[in-house]
Amino acid sequence: MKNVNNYLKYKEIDVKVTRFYFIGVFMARFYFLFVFIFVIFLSCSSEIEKSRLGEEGEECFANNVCKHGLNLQCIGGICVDNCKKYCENDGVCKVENDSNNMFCECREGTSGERCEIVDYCRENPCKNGSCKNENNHYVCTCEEGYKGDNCDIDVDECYNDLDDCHRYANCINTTGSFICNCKEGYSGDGKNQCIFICDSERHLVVNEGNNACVCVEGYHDEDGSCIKNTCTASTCLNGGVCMEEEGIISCDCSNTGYKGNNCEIDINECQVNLNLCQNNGVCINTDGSYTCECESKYEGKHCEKEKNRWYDISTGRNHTCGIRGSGKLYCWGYNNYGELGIGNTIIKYAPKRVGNNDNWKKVSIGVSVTCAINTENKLYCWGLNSNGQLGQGDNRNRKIPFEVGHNLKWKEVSAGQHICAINTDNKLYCWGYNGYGQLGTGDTSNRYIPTLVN
Ligand SMILES: [Ca+2]
Ligand SMILES: [Ca+2]
Repeated sequence: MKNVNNYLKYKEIDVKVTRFYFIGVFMARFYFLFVFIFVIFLSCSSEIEKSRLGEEGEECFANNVCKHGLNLQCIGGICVDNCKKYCENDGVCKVENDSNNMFCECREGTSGERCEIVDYCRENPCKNGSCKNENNHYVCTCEEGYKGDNCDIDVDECYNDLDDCHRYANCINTTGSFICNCKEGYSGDGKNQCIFICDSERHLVVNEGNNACVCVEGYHDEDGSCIKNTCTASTCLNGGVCMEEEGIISCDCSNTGYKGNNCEIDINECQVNLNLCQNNGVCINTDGSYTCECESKYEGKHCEKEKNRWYDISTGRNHTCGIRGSGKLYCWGYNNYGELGIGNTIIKYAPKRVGNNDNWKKVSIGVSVTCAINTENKLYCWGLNSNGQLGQGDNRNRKIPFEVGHNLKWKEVSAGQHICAINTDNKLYCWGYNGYGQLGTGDTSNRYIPTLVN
């Protein structure tokens, strides 16, 4: 039994071995088939790959095997998207359907075929100026009053002495500019003009850019106050007459021989009037006057009178007086009361000179009385004075000329038993005998001094 069992055991083992054998033979027999089928499979699958267009990033084996041709290019065995690198500055690359050409859709602020042009000025980086694009950046040109790369910094014109404010103005800086304000006490636009503000008593004087307030016309400054001008003794020189009107002072220099605001300039009469001296007299200017040097035959201020010729004459009852030459007075005839004026009572049968003066210009004979006016318009009388006709305030006779009415100036005189004369203001005076009212005073009382006749 034991053998049978063994036999069966061996038999069973044998079957198992046989079974593996056949499997092994089968496997060996078809091994090459499997390898062959696998190779064919691999071969077929490669052919499939080669026939498909590559997507971006996929392998490729030759040109033109990537998708979409132009924008996908096979570079180093990989399909690369040319479009991605075609546009600059984040431009979006597109491909035209028909031609497969690439084009760029540029984002705002860029332009050009490949969006390569950037407008750096697009967002107005220059705050106060104009912007200009240059290579890869922008340049600002600033408006006046600003500086900095972006023209955003104010120029302090005052601090940097760039202002054109007037010298009497204060500069105040402002954003983008500056202001000029005239200083206190000045008025104006601050640039061209800042002038003193004067009070009502004063007005402005502008002198070489230096402004000052001075008193208005007719007034002068006295310790800071404006005082009305008045005439003083020294205002008009050389006898000029001072006149004042509303504080405006002027000098009347008439008959002084001087001119100028204060009569301070001598007039050269010889130049003013070339024919001043007559009869070949030579004119010589003097300070305040002039003289004429006359030829021997002539005399008088202007050599106008020939010596020994007569220029005035008057007769009374018993005596005669006349003026000859330039102004010499001569009398002759009866002389009982001193009416010839020669200091005695001796009768003269020929002309006798009265005193040494040669400035007589008019003579008038009355009853034993003589009166004459000289070139200074002074009146003199002499001779009988019984009724006050000499105008001296008494009735004492005089044998030489005595001045009448010292404070008056005279232009005409007429002598009788009484005397009447007209002064340079054309007022009439009379004095002496008045028994018939001949003095015109409305009564018959004698007068011993010149009496105004209305
Ligand atoms: Ca400024
Ligand atoms: Ca003169």
